[in-house]
Amino acid sequence: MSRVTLSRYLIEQTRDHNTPADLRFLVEVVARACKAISHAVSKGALGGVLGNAGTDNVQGEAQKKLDVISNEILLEANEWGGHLAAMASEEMEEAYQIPGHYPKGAYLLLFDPLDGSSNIDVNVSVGTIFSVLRCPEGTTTPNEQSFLQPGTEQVAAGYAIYGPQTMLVLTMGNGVKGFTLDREMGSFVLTHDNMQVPEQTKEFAINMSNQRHWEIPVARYVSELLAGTTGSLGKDYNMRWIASMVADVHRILTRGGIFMYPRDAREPEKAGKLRLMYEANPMSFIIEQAGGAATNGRQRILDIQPESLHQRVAVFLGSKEEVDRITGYHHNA
Ligand code: AHM
Ligand code: MG
Repeated sequence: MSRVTLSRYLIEQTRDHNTPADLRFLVEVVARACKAISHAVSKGALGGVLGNAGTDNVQGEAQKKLDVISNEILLEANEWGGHLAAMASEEMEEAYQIPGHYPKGAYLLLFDPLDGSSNIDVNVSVGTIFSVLRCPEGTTTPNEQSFLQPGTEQVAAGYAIYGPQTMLVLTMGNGVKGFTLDREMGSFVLTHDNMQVPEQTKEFAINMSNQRHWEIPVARYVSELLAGTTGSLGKDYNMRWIASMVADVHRILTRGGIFMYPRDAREPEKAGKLRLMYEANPMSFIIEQAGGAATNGRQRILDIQPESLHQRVAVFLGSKEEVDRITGYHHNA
């Protein structure tokens, strides 16, 4: 069979699922930006792109040079095409308005330009996560409120992973497709047609160094995982923690597992570390579309009504059986 590029896949989506042409264009533009980010990331020390930028973002975290570069690549690629009403980024305090001399479109784009950026300087996989919402009807100048839609309203979501291969993983609400970047041709080629999370797993991912700060249901669940065949779960588990959500989620999509970033007692006013709008919602959409589950321990992540752009949330996602178990422990606590 001939190769299916991202462009061909998107055109066929328009034909078979009535995907609007401007949404198709939007995904192509994001993919093009991800190629540029992949190129910048791969240069590393040769491109002078490693290290800190010397600035803090809205979360008070030190920005890496590549956080700033990736953010700019995404803004510049997406601002002129007429497909967006506004953008929001993990790296920017406020929503980004489309400059007045460009046309505006029907969609809102949200992104974490370089997720896992603590890994850049040690040459471990990082990625870009994005989420697409419709701009509320009649809104000409979108504000924070325009973005505060539950994850169920997403019309597309995806991530690019910059690892040994660069891949784009995408959902537009009918399954999850994986495309691998062909560097010679410069195009993303469909290589993973129907990504599915196995229902059961023997792998978990959590930052164990935070153990003493966890809530009781999480401590109980992880102690059962660690007990393996000697405990109530009756099987041995293996552990992986990459500290790049994109890479951890990609592993789960490939061979199953459960990913956890619970809320903890270090910063009790925060509901977790990860961000609902830029990380949890798009990843939950992808995981659910691949047959997995995603909750904050108490409810489905996609049903959460957001209250602010940079809101944080606890995340449990991956193989359904394990996500159901830890969610049940929260309900019974
Ligand atoms: P970032 O968006 O600033 O890179 O932070 C998010 C990252 C996730 O990719 C990863 O799962 C988590 O933070 C790792 O956190 P920790 O360093 O606590 O293990
Ligand atoms: Mg991130």
